Parts: sequence; C-alpha cells; structure tokens
Amino acid sequence: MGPFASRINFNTGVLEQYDAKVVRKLSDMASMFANDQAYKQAVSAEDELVYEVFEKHVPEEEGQLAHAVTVIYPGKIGDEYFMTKGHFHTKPNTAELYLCIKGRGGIIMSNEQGKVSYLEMVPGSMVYVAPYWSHRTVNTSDEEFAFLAIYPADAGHDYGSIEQTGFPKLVIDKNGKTELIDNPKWNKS
Ligand code: M6P
Ligand code: ZN
Repeated sequence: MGPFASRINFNTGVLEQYDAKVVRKLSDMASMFANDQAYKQAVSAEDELVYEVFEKHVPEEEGQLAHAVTVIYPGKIGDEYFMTKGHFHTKPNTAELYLCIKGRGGIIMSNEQGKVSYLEMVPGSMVYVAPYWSHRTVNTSDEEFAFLAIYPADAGHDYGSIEQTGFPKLVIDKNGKTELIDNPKWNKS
C-alpha cells in the first residue's frame, strides 16, 4: 500500500473518505450499561444509535497504522452516558492515540492491576492510551462527540475481558455534573 490522504471535517466531525463503517446500536451493547432495567426499557422504546466508527482500510499487519473517526451520539441509560464498548488490545503491548475533534467527552482506562484513569476530551485534546490499558470513550455532552484514533493495525480488539468484568468505574451524570462512581457490576476475577 502506498501513501494516501483523507479529510476530517472539523465542523461536523465527519471523516469524508471512509472505507468502512461500524454501527453500534443499543441492542449491540447488552450488559454493558449498569442499569439493566433502564437499558431494557430504552431498547424496547427505540433501538437508538449509540456510536459509529468510520474507518480507513489499512492492512492488519505490523508497521501499519490503523486510523478511524468515532462519533458517539448524545444519550444516557439511567444516569450513565452513551459510550463505546471498550476493549483491550489483543496484542496488549500496543498503545493508541486519541485526538478530540468535536463535542465533549472523556476516556476511561484501566489496567490489569485495577488502576483507573479518566481523562476529559475537548476539541484538540490528545490522549495517549498506554500499552496494557483498556479504553472506553464516553460522550458527556448533549451533542455529537467525535474523535480520531490512531493505533497499530495489528493491535486487535479484545472485548471479552471487558464484557466479563466491565470497567471498575462508571461515568455518570449527577445533577448535570460528570462523576465517576464504583461499578457495582465490576467483578474482577
Ligand atoms: C476508536 C478506536 C477503534 C475502536 C473504536 C470504538 O476509534 O479505538 O479501534 O473500534 O474507537 O471502540 P470499541 O471498539 O471499543 O467499540
Ligand atoms: Zn484500542
């Protein structure tokens, strides 16, 4: 593969020449939100779009850099903001760089020792996700939250451990303020 260019529209957060799109609706996120009742009600009322990932095609091999723009739509399940599933990398020693384009949100990260880091993102913010840290992004605003992610193309997505244990903390809206609280479902084995 040779050099190529693409373009992000910084006003809309849209990656204009994407090759593939991943669509995640509420029904794709069973057991991810803490409030099961609120989740069931929301899915049966309307299976809302939670986020979309607009990707460029790059071979999944060592040395290549995958890059994608994710747009998380505004919304909440109970008091927990709309968010991505979150993952570790299958090759756990690989890092990732996030750049916020539009809106406001945050990224929650945790490692195998149960340490947690939460960093806010506004347009221009860059977050370095260190190797071995799982990562999930959260839209804490009432508009679209868009960011670019760049990562080794052979890093791989490991969703299994997040599905089993969740993140140690939830990112919630408490009377209009963003707060981190302990995740009652967190069952670190
Ligand atoms: C970012 C990157 C992608 C990831 C996407 C959605 O764009 O980290 O690799 O796929 O966010 O996150 P998730 O895969 O956890 O749903
Ligand atoms: Zn990643």
